[in-house]
Amino acid sequence: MGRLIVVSNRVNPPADAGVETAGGLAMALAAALREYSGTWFGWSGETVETFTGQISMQRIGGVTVALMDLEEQDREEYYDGYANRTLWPLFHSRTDLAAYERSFDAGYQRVNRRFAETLAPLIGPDDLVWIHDYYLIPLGQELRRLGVANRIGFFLHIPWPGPRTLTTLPQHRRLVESLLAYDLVGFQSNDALTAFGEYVERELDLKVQDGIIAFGDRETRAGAFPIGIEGEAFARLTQAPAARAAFERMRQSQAGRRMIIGVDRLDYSKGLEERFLAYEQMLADHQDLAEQVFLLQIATPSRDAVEAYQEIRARLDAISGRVNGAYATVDWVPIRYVNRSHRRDELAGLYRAAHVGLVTPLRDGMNLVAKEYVAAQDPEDPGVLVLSRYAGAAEQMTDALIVNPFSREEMSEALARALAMPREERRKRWRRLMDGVLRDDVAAWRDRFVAALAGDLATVTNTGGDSRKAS
Ligand code: GDG
Repeated sequence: MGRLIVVSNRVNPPADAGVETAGGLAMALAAALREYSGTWFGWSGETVETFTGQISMQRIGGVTVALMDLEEQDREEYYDGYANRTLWPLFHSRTDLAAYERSFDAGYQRVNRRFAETLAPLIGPDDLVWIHDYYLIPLGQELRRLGVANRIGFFLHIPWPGPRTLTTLPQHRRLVESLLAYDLVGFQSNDALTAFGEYVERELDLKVQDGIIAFGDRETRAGAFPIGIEGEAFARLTQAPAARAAFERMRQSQAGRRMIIGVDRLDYSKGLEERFLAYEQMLADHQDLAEQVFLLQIATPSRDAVEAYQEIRARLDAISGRVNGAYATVDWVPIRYVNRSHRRDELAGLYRAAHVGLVTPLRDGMNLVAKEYVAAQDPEDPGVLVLSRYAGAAEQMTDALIVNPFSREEMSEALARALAMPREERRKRWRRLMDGVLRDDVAAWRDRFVAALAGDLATVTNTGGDSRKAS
């Protein structure tokens, strides 16, 4: 096998000393690239007056990184536009927020062509090419147009919407057909895989047989490859000095109260508004819990340029202010709402200090926070995970308290149940969750995908989203 070439919109390999800040995905892809001596290609995040297609090569943390700049118009139409204002809301079933503008579509096609033209000369005859996420769906097809005959795989990190939702996109057919230029298309969950199959059969009138779709002179395999975290390393991180300090500081400020934690990018898909309202409901339903609990919600701002994000921010400010105004006492604030980002090791300590991990997205490809929360727990006295049924993680993490994030009552009940759960039951549930997190970790995900892309058929047919069947 040749090298592995990973392509994503942004490229962020951890620097050697950056263990505590880099995300699990970046670490895993960087590790994969070191193993296969490959290259990670993407946008630098910078814009220039006129696109040149020049590549700047660097070595960061043992990984070869190839970056290109885009134009300001590319950023507006491709990144802020089609990716984040069209595909992100649409794939999270928010057609009410999706903007369908031809200029966005044209920008998306143009930038994918730019990616292809810049990348193609870097690809050697035996290299495997692994393309990531909704920014780059047509890239495989663009590479084929330039004569690239290598094995090319695509992995979608976000959900795949139902066929009726997807057909609201004016260019839906072209978008899905472009996926059939890949040798392998991977999804996070069986739910996403099934929805993709439904579209292909219903709208393209093609058959999906044993995960294989024949289209023109090509065959594309589709499978579920649920992503994981570095479970062991994350558990170890809770013992790092900054993690211990965060844990101690939190325990002291808790004053014996139990803590519910939420950690999310500030995004309307994460169900933050519904979460705050469910917590408010719980305070109303369980007056005995007043002053006994608090919710720490860390919501890291992202994509501030997009209007929908400013709106959600304003609504969350309003709800948290109202709940705190109604319930707070001189020494108790029911919602601690923090818009600042934290170091990864600090996060590990905060997860460990929390009695409940509240992960309730309305739609989520996987959700790594659920797995990080589990990995950070004290085995002797673990907290309880409350998890939305609409997170991809719910297919694997069946020992969590699974909730419907659209139902305030159901979430309020689950919270009360989690807070009252006896230690014995908490330990049993946690053990099974942790076994899954350790077994189906990010290295297992990477190896399964790369093996399948390289043509190892056994790993493709075994698509189990239910990790216990997949091992
Ligand atoms: C997409 C898909 C899929 C958050 N705040 C801070 C911080 N984080 C880290 C978390 C976690 C990551 O960000 C968030 O990952 P999620 O999986 O929860 O969500 P998305 O960002 O939407 O990711 C998702 C994922 O891709 C991978 O395929 O699971 O479904 O939407 O790791 O810990 N990290 C630090 N400081 C923060 O303040 N250091």
